[in-house]
Parts: sequence; C-alpha cells; structure tokens
Amino acid sequence: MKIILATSNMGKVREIADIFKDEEVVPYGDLVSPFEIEENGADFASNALIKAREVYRKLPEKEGVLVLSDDSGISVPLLGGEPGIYSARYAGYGASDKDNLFKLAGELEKRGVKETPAFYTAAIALISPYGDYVVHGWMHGKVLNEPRGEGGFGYDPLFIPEGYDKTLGELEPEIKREISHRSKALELARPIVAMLRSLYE
Ligand code: ITT
Repeated sequence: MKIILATSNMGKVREIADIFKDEEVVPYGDLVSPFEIEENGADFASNALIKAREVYRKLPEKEGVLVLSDDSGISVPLLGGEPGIYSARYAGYGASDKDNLFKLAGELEKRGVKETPAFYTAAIALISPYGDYVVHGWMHGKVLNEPRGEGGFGYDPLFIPEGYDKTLGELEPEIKREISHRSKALELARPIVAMLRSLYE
C-alpha cells in the first residue's frame, strides 16, 4: 500500500517518512503537479481533510492508495491562540518560515515578553476508499522572543518543549521525533493504516 502525502512542506515530508519508515511514502508532487489548495476550514481537522480530499480527488489511480495530510500550527495563549490555524501565513500570504518566525518573535517583543507558554497541534487526515479519518497530537512548551539553533523547520528555533532547556532548533531531530505533535498523531494513525492495509489485501 502506497501512502501519498498531501503536503508541499518538505519538513513535514522528512518527519513523516522518518516515522513511517516501514511504509512506502510518496509526496503527492511525485504523482500530480503541485497545486494550490484553499485551506478555509475553521480548525486543523477541517483543513487536514480539505487537503487530503483534494489530493485524493486528483489522483489518476486510486487503487491501493491512502492519502495522508497534516495540518498543524503553533498556538500562543498570551496572543489569544494566535497564530493557530493561520501559522503558515502569520506574516501574510506567501510568507516564508523565517518571516512567520520573526513575526511571532516580534509580537512577544512588543509586549516585553521574553518567553510564554505555547503548544503545537497536528491534525493528520487519512483518506481511503474505506473511509476518512482524523487524529490529533499536541506538544506543549514555551516560545521565546529570539530564535536559537538552525534545526527543524518553521517555528522550531523559537520553541522549547516542556522538560527541556533548548529549542527544537538546537535539539537533535531524534528528540523531536519522540515528543512532537506530529509523532503523537502519527502513532494514532498507525493502527488505522494497519487496518486499511488488511482491507486492501
Ligand atoms: P502543507 O499545507 O502543504 O502541508 P504548510 O507548511 O502550508 O504545508 P500548514 O498549513 O499545516 O502547512 O501550516 C503549518 C504551519 O505551522 C507552518 O508555518 C509550519 O512552519 C508550522 N509548523 C507546523 N508544524 C511544525 C513543526 O513541527 N515545527 C515547526 N513549525 C511547524
């Protein structure tokens, strides 16, 4: 069974392929030309379903495939939950990871805050001929007003997970793999993937 990833974010592709090592994982861009998907859902789960369904609809061959998407983001209670589902476009449409990171750091700086609690959420959607599924994972910690380290992607250089004193930009990727929102959601996706594999056989 082929797992097709409905994402254009290479950071996510790396992390998902790393966790699903024993599966055949293919970014959708290898099968169809990448296209814009309007993520107009009200929450992470809705946006994950929108992305996976759009990709599933466009696939020329649906036999034996499973489409997996990830909608994720970082939420800061001090900022009323921002950027949340708008994490990818916090600094505006077309913003880079760096633009978004500095926008968040700047919002803390403006308030004279050096660090404040924050959490990542990931919704993973699975679309198959045997139904649609969504699971979630979270990682709690705090965000800083200054980046540290170059590892990970997105907001990682600003984020210190609970129980650590380094950012995800400084910590080894293995640590993120053990504790991340995405890993936790993918662990919940694993039995669904196994169930679907048995239905396909
Ligand atoms: P796709 O929609 O193509 O999957 P995207 O990057 O636009 O890619 P999202 O809409 O889910 O994905 O936006 C996620 C945002 O949250 C984006 O700005 C990421 O950088 C950030 N984010 C999500 N998970 C993250 C993680 O593990 N580490 C750092 N930043 C993360």
